Amino acid sequence: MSPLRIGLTCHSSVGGSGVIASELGLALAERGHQVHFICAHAPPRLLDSRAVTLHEVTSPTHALLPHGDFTLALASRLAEVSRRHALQVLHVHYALPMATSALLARELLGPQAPRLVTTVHGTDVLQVGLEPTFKPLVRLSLQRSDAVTAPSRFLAEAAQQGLSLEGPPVEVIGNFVDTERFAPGPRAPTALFAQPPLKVITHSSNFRALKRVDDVVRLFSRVRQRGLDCGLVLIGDGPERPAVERLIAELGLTRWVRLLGEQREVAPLLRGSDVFVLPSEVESFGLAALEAMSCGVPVVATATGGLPEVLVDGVTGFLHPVGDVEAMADSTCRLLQDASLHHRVAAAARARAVSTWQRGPRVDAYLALYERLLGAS
Ligand code: GMT
Repeated sequence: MSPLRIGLTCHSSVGGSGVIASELGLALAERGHQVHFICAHAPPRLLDSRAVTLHEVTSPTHALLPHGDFTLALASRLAEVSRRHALQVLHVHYALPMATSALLARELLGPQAPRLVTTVHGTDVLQVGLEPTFKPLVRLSLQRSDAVTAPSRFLAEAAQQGLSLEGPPVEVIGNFVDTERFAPGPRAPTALFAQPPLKVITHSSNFRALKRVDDVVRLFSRVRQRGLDCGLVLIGDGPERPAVERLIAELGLTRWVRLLGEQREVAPLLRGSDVFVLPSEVESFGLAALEAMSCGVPVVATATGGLPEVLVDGVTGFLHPVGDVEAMADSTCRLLQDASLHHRVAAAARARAVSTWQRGPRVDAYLALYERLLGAS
């Protein structure tokens, strides 16, 4: 295959869609393709990379446009970079506003426009994309993409049905994990707690309401009430953090909980965990759970969205109904108390990450998609 010239765009904040776009871009560059990222600023996992070219998007302001307009600025930048570097493929991650900006960029470019691939990730089609204000725009942007992909069957169907998409079905290309970086390993000595607890429960998210971080805290409280010596590590930040902090204090758990905020290096924290908890209302995929599995950490999560496609209930972790804190606390206690169960589930979690969610085959799938679209142009 001759090297391709590929443009990628994604949100620059910490989050699964940016992680997947960044890791895909790095893997494509490693294989000799020319990769250009067009983003507000470098997403966290690209911060130290020289393998790809970053084109930042700045949004000019004006008295009548005091905050600028990212959607329009991105559209212009996508068109400019595509033209200057003769990009063959634009692969945008997240429907809103990325796919809409890309659509405008294609209008600017006319017949020279690159092929357009849109990967939807979650809230972009499950919530924001269904808002009556945005739905027609999101639908049009996906309809006009040359291909639309989703990381799970769940999200592919939700996008197809929720947005009444016509034409070729949304293709499923699953997310992936770097199983070398996210690997089991010795625990670094932890200075996280004044008195290190015997066991550590971890959760990582953007602290939005749908992550139900309060359920993590309530679960932890129940586990401690049963006399287990354990600590809770919370990674990430977001709108619910103040309420979560209040709940921790109300339940008298402050001593045993560490709120670390956003972290660039999550793998060492995962390696230091005994159980990872993800009690979300919905997850199109749940990349945070996969990263934990890859580190050999059993996951206790909700049977929602794409999570049942990622982990096997009773084998690589435990799935329970949304809001069933008691059941999630039960599974967590079993894992913390029964060493042979923990060992079995941890090994199965790692084995599934390696057998099913490796990066290589997913990069192959994206490349095959790009080649197919270029062959058809
Ligand atoms: O759409 C979101 O809510 C944010 C997004 C992100 O950037 O982290 O998360 C979604 O995409 C991730 C990567 O594909 C998935 O692992 C998350 O499950 C998904 N979030 C939701 O579906 C709520």
